[in-house]
Amino acid sequence: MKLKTIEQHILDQQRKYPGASGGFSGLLYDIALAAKIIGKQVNMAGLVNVIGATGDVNIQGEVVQKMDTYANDLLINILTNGGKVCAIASEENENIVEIHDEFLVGKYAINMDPLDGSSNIGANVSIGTIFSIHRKISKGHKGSEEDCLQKGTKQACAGYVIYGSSTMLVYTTGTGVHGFTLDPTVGEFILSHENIQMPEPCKIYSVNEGNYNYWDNGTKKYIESLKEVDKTSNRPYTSRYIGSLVSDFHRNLLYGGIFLYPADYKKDPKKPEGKLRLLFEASPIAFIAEQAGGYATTGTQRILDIEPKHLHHRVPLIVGNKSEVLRYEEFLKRG
Ligand code: P6P
Repeated sequence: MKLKTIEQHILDQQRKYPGASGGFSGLLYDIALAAKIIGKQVNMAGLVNVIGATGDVNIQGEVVQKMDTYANDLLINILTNGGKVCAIASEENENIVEIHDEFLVGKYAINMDPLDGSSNIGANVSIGTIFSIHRKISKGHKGSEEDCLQKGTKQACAGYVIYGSSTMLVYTTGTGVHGFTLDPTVGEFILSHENIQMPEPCKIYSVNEGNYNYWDNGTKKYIESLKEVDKTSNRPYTSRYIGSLVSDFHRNLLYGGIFLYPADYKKDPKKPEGKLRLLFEASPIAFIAEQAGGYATTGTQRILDIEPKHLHHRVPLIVGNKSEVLRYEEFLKRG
């Protein structure tokens, strides 16, 4: 593979659209810059006493880790200074982040989970940043919530950064999924995984089995079916669960697998609910999965077809090899 930086790759993609103004490319550069800075901080977290909760509680009612706040503030700072966005919605903020008058207003809205899985950082487990980019559709000069509340099929771009044994940025604009590994010696993201396709067959399943008693029967039967010896490979599936969506998904994307966070009755014995956020987790991950030949569902509906009800809309998420995800839908239907 020819050595290519993410900037070169983005420019190559931009050349396919003669009318492109370069705004979208500039936005991707801004995200790549933020990824480098957050990655450096995450890798140092254990040393600079950044770990540990600030004691604040974010919109999700989770104890905010200092790194969450750091990543959120940094991304908002870089994106608003970059002048390419009209609105920012973050898992860490109840409402959209307004673009103040001194900044240029761009043509794109961004939905982001600045540091997904941050409760794991104290144990040095890989975590990630997830982003989803929509084109501005609202009429006014400044963006509004309308620009963020678009369904997954309308995404212009989706991607994530995984801060693991290396820092990787993976993104799609609808023409395949491409992965870039950070070379920290030169500070460049280098193309390392071109046109990623989810390998078949599905060999791994990722689910928090501690929720077993809160699942409905279809889900329970499906998970049990994964433990039977598989006829073709003559062995059961392998169970792998990190508890950090970006890490679990990234491994399954490269090795083949299915990730499940099914609806459960934990909060309401009468009404099964999902935990993950549609705009900040499910929708971008679903876009990437489908571009890599996979599929993503709530169990009854394609994730990318869901009309968001509000910024913090939660959904069940089952994502991975298409045949395996469809098999789950069958189990759920049969009950
Ligand atoms: P549980 C992290 O908090 C997160 O949002 C995802 O990254 C992860 O997949 C999920 O929650 C883990 O949830 O309930 O298994 O700890």
